[in-house]
Amino acid sequence: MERTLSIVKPDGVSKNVIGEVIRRFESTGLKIRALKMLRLSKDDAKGFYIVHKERPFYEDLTDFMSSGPVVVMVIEGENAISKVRELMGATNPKNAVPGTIRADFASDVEKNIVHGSDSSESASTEIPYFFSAMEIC
Ligand code: FUP
Repeated sequence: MERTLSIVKPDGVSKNVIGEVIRRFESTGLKIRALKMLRLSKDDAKGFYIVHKERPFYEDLTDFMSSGPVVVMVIEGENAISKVRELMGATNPKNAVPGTIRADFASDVEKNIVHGSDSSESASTEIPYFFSAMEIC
């Protein structure tokens, strides 16, 4: 069993695809173990994406991530990290396989609907960024 953190980003919330993203995760047998909606401050977004702090897109990305509410969730299952990444599709929707969440709904590389931890190391810092142990069922 593996756990991963996923986020429906502000564009996903405003495009009304929260349910669709969760449906796709659940349809593969993955379990939602924690879920909440919140609005990140600019500093919250900067902290979450701290690994990208030297990248040219850091300012824009953290402005975008703090521009509206997000839905954060902990997903659990066998190979949850790679399963979620597969359902998400490539970072740039132009390169995403048809039928993936990003191919179907994302408008560009920044506004790409959904986040999923990229490794177990990332998951182990991203999950406690949003959830206490008591909030994970
Ligand atoms: P991913 O793991 O697919 O979310 O992709 P990355 O960790 O490489 O990037 C994290 C986020 O940075 C992406 F979701 C969107 C943003 N980003 C850009 O805005 N521009 C880029 O060129 C690359 C990433």
